[in-house]
Amino acid sequence: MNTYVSPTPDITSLRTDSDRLWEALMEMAKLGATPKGGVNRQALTDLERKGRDLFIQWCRAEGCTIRIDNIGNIFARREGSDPNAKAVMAGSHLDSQPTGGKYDGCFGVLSGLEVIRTLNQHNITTQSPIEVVAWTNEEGCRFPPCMMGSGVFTGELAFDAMMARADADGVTVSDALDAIHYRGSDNVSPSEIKAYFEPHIEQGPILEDTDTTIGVVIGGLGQKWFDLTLTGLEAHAGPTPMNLRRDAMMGAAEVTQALNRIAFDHQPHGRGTVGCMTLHPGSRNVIPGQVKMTLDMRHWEPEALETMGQAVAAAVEEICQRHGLEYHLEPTANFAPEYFDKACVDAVRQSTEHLELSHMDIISGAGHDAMFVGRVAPAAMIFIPCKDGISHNEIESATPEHVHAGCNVLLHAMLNAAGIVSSVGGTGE
Ligand code: HGY
Ligand code: MN
Ligand code: MN
Repeated sequence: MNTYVSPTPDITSLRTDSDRLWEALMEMAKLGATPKGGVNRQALTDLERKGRDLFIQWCRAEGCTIRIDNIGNIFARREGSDPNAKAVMAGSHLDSQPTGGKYDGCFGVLSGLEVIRTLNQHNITTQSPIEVVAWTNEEGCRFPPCMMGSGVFTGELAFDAMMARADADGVTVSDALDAIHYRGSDNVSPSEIKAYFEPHIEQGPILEDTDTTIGVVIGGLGQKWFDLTLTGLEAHAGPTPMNLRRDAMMGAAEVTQALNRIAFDHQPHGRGTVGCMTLHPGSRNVIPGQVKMTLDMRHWEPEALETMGQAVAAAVEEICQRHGLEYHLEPTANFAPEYFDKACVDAVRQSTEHLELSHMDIISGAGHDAMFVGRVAPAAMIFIPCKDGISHNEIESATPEHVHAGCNVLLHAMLNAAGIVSSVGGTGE
C-alpha cells in the first residue's frame, strides 16, 4: 500500500450529503421495521431480499454495474479512469439480528453509496474504480458463523460447508439463496481490491463515554463459537433425590458460570457469552434431560483466545463428569484476531484530522467483514458512536451528525486511496 497524501486542493472542501444519507438509512430501515424502532431483516429472508433489491436499484440509478457472486455478495462498481486499476472498496452488510437496529451494517453499505452519489453529483473522476459491497450473512444468527459471505469470498470459510449450514427450521443457506434468487455467478476476486474501508457504529460505549466522534479501528477480536449439547436424564422433579439426578440444566448453569469466569480471567480483552439456551422437555416439574446452548468467546491475542478455548473445554469435561452428563461440543466459528493495514488505518486517521473531527484508536469487539477482507487486502474501519453503546437491540441509535461525519471520513479516505483524475465545477458544500 502506498502512503496517502491529502486530497488535491479543490477536493478538500468536498462533503457528502447528510440528508440524502439519512433518508437512505431511514428508507432501508422500513424493511423489517419492528414496533420498538429496530429491524428484523435476517440473512436471506424475503425481507432481506427487498433490502438487496433496493440497494441495487439505488446503485443502478447512479450508473453502477452490479456483480453478484456465488454466495450472494453484491458488488456495485463505479468505474475510474484506469480500467486496470484495483478497486477502492467500501461496504458492510444489510442483514440484521432478529432484534437488530437501523444502523448496524446499513450505515457502512449506504455510506459507500453516498460516496458514489457525491462523486456523481460533483462530476469527479477517480483513477481507481470505486466499489461498494453488501456482504451476505454478516450476523450469523440465522446461519452460523458470522461474516459468512466475506469469509467465503476471502477463503476463510469453505463454500460447500457454508451452503450446507441450516437454520433452526432446517432451511440451508443454499435453499435460502435460491429462494431469494441471489445465487450469483460473477467471479469477483480479492486480488481486485486496492483498499477496503468499512464504516460501522462502535456497538460499545467507549466513543460516547469519551465524547469522541470517530474511532480509528486498528483491528478486531478473534472469536471462537461453539454449540454445546448436554445430555442427562429426564426424571420427575418430586421423587428424584437431589444426589441421584443427572440434571442437564445444572450442567448448563455451571458451564455458563465457567465461561464468564474464564473471560474475566483474561481481561481486558477477554469476552464470554452464552446467547442461546433451550432445554428439553421444558416442563416445570421434569428435570431437564437435555440442554442446547451457544458459547461465544473472544480475545485480541491469538494465544489468549486459544487458552480460553482450552479452559472452557476442560471445564465442560469436569462439569459433565460431576453431573453424570454426556456432551457434544461443536465448533461453529473459529477465527484469529485481525490487525488492520497500517496505511489504511493512517488514511482513516489523516482523513479524520483533515476534517478536524475528534478521534481515537480503538479495537473492535464485534466481528466485521473487514476482518476477513483484511486477510487478503489492505483494510481498515471507521467507527462512530451509538447511543449508550447499545447495539444488537431495537433501541440502537446514532445521530445524523455522527453518521455524516463517518461518511465524510470514508469519502476522503477513499479519495486518498483512489486518486482524483478530474473534477468539474465547484466541489464546495
Ligand atoms: O458477532 C459479531 O461480532 C458480529 O456482530 N456479527
Ligand atoms: Mn455489523
Ligand atoms: Mn451485528
